[in-house]
Amino acid sequence: MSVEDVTKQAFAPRIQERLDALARISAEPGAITRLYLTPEQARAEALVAGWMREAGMAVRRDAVGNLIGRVEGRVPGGPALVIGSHLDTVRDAGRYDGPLGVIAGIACVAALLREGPPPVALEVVGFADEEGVRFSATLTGSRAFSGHLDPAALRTLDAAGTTLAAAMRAYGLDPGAVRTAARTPQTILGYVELHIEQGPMLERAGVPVGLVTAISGASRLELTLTGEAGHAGTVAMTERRDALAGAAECVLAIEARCAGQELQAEHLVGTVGRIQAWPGAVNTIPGRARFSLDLRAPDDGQRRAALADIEAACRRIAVRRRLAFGLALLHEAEAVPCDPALTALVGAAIAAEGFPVLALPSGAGHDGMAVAAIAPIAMVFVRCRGGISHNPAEFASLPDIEAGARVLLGAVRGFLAGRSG
Ligand code: HGY
Ligand code: MN
Ligand code: MN
Repeated sequence: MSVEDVTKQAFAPRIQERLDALARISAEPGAITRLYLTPEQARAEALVAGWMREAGMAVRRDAVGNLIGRVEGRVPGGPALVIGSHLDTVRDAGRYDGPLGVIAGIACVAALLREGPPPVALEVVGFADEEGVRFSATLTGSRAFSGHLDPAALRTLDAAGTTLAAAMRAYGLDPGAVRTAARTPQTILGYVELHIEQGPMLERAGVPVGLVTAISGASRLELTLTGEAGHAGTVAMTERRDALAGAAECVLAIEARCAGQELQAEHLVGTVGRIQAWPGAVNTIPGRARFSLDLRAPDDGQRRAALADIEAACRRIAVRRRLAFGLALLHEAEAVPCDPALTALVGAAIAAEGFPVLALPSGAGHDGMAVAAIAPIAMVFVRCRGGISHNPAEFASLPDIEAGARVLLGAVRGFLAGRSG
């Protein structure tokens, strides 16, 4: 049955309506910004919790702020199949990245409950802080959920100098109780996440949905260059120790290392998303500069080799410019393969909807990377226009949302069919 026909869209209109409602919860008027442990997270939690209850789930918030809806299976308290994604956003975000997977998961559970009680427990999880925008740690919620949140993350600072632990306390959470959020392989049967692709492959192939084979590994770092502040009008160009000029040369060296054509086939990508210079006066030579590095590849060896080359190149630039160089690793996540059996259910569900099965890796990180530590994972991708994401122009059409929701439901049904004996 074609999902182009609006009258046959069982899920998409309601999902879009809820995406729009959630998008209106933001720290910035006219933009979508919902960061970890902010009043916006609390308002989003309350709205989504209401939808989870309406679908027939019991709702709780865990020790790090993940929102968890649950319906029991035949064995009360038994292990659950988890459907999830995240409710936090980047700054000035699109409305689909994260919330689409949570809202579609709620629609999927509601549809299943209309058919009767599931053989095993089902959970929908709205993870907190997948993006890691406010604090340099990322996947905070899903790492705590899988029992792998590094306690050092509690000491990371936001731009105002507030530690993650202090922000948790201010939000009503106890940082000392983080370990109570941890689940075990005995409590989770599997994890499925629906997410927009955030890349152009599905659109180029002309298909609305895709099957994810693996999630790229990622390194997040902070690099610092220290020279000497000076008078913009009196220090000769040859005598400067200009930290910002040095940082700029490093940024171009990073781009050159990652942009080699032969590497594109390896999906190696390097991004400097934030750069700061001090003292920041127009008429002062910057004495200090700091910038971020986000480095990714489906192959961990590729990523590590690129990181070593980038560090060596930046050190050479610093020596030549008589600058001190510092590098801090803030986050590292290994590449994660999706589980073949669970992924086969996604493939069968795509085929059952009459679509070609396109398998592709994810360059973007997802909560599934953390959950994979304790459970088999699978992901369903939904086409997004131009592959645009982390941008208010992010868009997925109603027919594609419908296709994604049906594939998610089909995959979950396939999983439950194997458990109904
Ligand atoms: O950065 C990422 O890949 C994800 O959107 N957090
Ligand atoms: Mn994102
Ligand atoms: Mn996301």
